[in-house]
Amino acid sequence: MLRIDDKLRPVLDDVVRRNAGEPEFLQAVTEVLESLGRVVAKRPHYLDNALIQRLCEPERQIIFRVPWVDDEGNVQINRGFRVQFNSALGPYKGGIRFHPSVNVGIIKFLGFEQTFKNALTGMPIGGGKGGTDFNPRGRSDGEVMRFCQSFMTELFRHLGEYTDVPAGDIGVGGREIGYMFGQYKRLTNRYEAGVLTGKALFHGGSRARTEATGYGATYFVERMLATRNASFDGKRVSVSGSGNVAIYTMEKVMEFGGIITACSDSNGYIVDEDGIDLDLVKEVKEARRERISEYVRLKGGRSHYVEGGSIWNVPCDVAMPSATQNELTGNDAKTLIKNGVIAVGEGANMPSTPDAVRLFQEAGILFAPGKAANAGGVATSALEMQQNASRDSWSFQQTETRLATIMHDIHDRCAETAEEYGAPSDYVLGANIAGFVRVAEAMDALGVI
Ligand code: NDP
Ligand code: 2IT
Repeated sequence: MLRIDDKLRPVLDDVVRRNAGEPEFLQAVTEVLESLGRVVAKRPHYLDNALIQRLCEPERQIIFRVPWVDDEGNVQINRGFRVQFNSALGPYKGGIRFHPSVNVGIIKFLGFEQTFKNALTGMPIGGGKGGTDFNPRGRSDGEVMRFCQSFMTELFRHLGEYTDVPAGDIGVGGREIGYMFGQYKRLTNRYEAGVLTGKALFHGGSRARTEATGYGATYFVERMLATRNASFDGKRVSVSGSGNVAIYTMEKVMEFGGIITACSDSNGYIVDEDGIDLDLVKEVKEARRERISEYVRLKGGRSHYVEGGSIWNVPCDVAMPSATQNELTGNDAKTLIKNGVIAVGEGANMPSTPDAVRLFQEAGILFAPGKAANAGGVATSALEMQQNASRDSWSFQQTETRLATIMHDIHDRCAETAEEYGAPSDYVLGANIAGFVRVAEAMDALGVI
């Protein structure tokens, strides 16, 4: 792990002072600023005009009340957030998270990461993120719909295909995007398909968007493995979570010949010595919206469920953390290393703690940070925006081919940047610097705004 450069220390101190009580945001900013020492040494003009300070301050933060009526007729109140972080490269772009843990610091960390991730894709999208502390778990379809409608009743005035384009994240998938798009359309009287991505095909959604994040992460890791003449073929792979990113990571890993031995949800993890049956996972999680433990009840055989505990105790060759931030700790990293892991690919946003990242890198394990490895989701969202702008609809094959090319390009850009800055195979440094340089150049050319 790098230490912070003396010239950047005051910037970080200022961010720490002004964002107290937001540990995830400070964690994300610290990691990026640690990477930037080598950039400002080479190109000191990035220190001018408080450019880095501006990059650490969201352009706009919106916090709003979301009242709605539950099935019993009680009025419920939640809090909604949209952090419009940076629009130097295009309209704000990033998902919306529904989870009880959501607060402004978490949305700021996600918006900050998104800004660099979106820059890495090479596409014309700025960075933003939104969310709410609404907990969809156990809520009826009608409750979720009324919540989404109330959420959009405030948020719509801040959105637009040229302004801010949300998508899904934890707790938000096709169903929620449909309800939000419906309410946006009703409030504005405009069929503005490009205002949200992750839509159903008949509303202008893109083929392969559902699969994109997981497929993209797998393409990235496959290319990273190839730098050491390895591949997924025959490898044991653990994927944490069992939501959108996890499911389509498992699907593509299996296509590449990997064997998925374990996946999880927030209650526990399952192990199947015969390899996870993905159709059954989809049935349990996507169709029935049940807990992952149901898998073992239905499957039996050589599968078992472990309540609580860490999925990273299961020996694997490749680990793909795809649930949430800070889910893989230093202790988990030690266990994985002891058990012979060769690569880690982050499907989630910042799932490894700084300790864990340091241990992986010191052990020489290939490590793909989320802002590079999971960029396939937002990249395909940008492809959805392209299709909406041209009122076109591409085939699955065409879209997936574009996705694969984008992921290979992101991989290569990170690897080449790491090499250029004297840290070969350091994908954290490569991603942070490559993302930063693109945003910084775009900001610089706009003047001090
Ligand atoms: P989903 O809601 O579809 O799935 C989330 C999964 O992670 C569930 O299995 C959930 O378990 C588990 N999980 C969520 N929160 C926690 C927690 N606090 N502790 C343990 N497990 C948890 O979300 P996605 O798959 O869309 O998102 C997963 C990660 O990927 C997030 O970090 C997200 O920001 C990131 N991401 C998503 C993209 C997308 O396109 N959807 C794009 C890029 C990154 P349970 O059901 O028990 O809550
Ligand atoms: O974290 C992410 O990149 C996402 N949740 C997807 C964002 C998007 O706009 O598709």
